[in-house]
Amino acid sequence: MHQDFLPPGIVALTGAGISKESGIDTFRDEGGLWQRFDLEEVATMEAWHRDKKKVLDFYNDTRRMFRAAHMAPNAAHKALALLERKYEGEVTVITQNIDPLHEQAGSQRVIHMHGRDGEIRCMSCGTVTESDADLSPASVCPHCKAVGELRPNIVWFGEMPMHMDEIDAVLERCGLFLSIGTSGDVYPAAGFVLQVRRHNRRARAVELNLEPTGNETLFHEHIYGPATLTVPPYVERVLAYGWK
Ligand code: BV8
Repeated sequence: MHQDFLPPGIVALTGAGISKESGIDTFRDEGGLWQRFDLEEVATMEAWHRDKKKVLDFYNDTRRMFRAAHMAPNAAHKALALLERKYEGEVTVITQNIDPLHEQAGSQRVIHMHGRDGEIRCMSCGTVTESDADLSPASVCPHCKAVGELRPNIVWFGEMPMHMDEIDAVLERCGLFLSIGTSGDVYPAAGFVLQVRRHNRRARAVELNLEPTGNETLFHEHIYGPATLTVPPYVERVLAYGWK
């Protein structure tokens, strides 16, 4: 089918706020992770080279927080999975989160641009493996046997986000851009809304967040409140009436 006849794509960019009601900490809210830890000390390549144990202990602990939260997808995750099932065109979730809640809610097209919890990567051979085990400077790569080269398979500050080519292609086909539960502080994710609007002047951009993020002028519509109360009715509205 020629591109012009395909219905416009829908993209949902999600951040830590969509998982907050599933019991997972955000980063920049009161009590959030970056309020309690200095990201320069635990989420950069320099930190890794400076003190591997400190970085690995931080991620061992945050992973335990995920599991302790008995996390389960909430109504917002489930609404996006419903949108993907019911909308006639393409629906893609681009998430900055490393948790698996979108997949557990039933979303099929999910791009983890900052990596995923439960995956580790060897800095020596590059192999990515599934693993929930704690990492330490003594950990041995199951593939090349290098010692102390295993890290979480996530994107630190200063590193290239993952799947950027696929993201660029998805943004080009986007007619409705939803920004859900993200402060819009972190780039390049925070710039995607502009990328969509530059490519498609008729694209609509909607921000669904607990509170204003300071990026209001980039969006046509703003829906404030907890994601479990805002996302399901918005999805129902789009499925019933579209979004023009
Ligand atoms: C890059 C790791 C180049 C995984 C994360 C110097 C050198 C190099 C780069 C830079 C530099 N200076 C600045 C940069 C760019 C930098 C950046 O943006 N820094 C910021 C701090 C200024 N970006 C990078 O370094 C990125 N790489 O630029 O490489 C490049 C660029 C383009 C192309 C090629 C190469 C890499 C960024 C990734 C860093 N890794 N995480 C992990 O530990 O989880 S980022 C981290 O922040 C998480 O991934 C998180 O998802 C992300 C964004 O945060 P949010 O998800 O938005 O969470 P936050 O707490 O901030 O906000 C939550 C929101 O939810 C709030 O607004 C709140 O109101 C709302 N909320 C709360 N409760 C609810 C709710 N909403 C709805 N319902 C609720 N119930």
